[in-house]
Amino acid sequence: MGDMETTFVMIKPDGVQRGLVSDIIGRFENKGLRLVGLRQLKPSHELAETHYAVHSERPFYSGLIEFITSGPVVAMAWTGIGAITVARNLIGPTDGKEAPPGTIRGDFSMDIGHNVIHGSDGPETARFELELWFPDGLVDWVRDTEIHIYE
Ligand code: D4T
Repeated sequence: MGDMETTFVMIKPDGVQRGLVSDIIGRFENKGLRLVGLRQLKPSHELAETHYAVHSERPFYSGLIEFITSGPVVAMAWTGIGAITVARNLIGPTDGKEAPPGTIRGDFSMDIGHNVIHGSDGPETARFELELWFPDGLVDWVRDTEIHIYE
């Protein structure tokens, strides 16, 4: 069995505008992950720029900041064994055109820029992003069903 992890996941403005919030949350819940943080907000430029600081030199950066601040996003924290990889696998590859059916991007996205959802790509990033988006901390609880989800 792997380690219990918590990852940061965000439904981007296109996913919220397109009414995909309930479907996306349902996929994470059905998989067996535990929701430990949930916020809807319209990100400030400062928040978006800090979140995507790693891309600040990339040509798509300013468009990315404009897009992510264009409307509300849904920020989430999900816990489970291997949650970071589990979430990345549910989300699928960056470019929706290439993402396999069954993944969120494979089912809902046709594009790199408008790709519906973000998930942390590793433990360091997850820690950084969770602190950034959930400065007041997360909810400490255990799903009763976890005795049926894990061996
Ligand atoms: P995120 O970080 O949103 O989960 O996406 P990925 O982890 O799958 O992809 P990424 O870090 O390479 O890109 C971050 C973010 O930038 C947008 N993007 C990316 C873009 O608009 N144009 C591009 O050419 C690339 C590579 C999409 C996701």
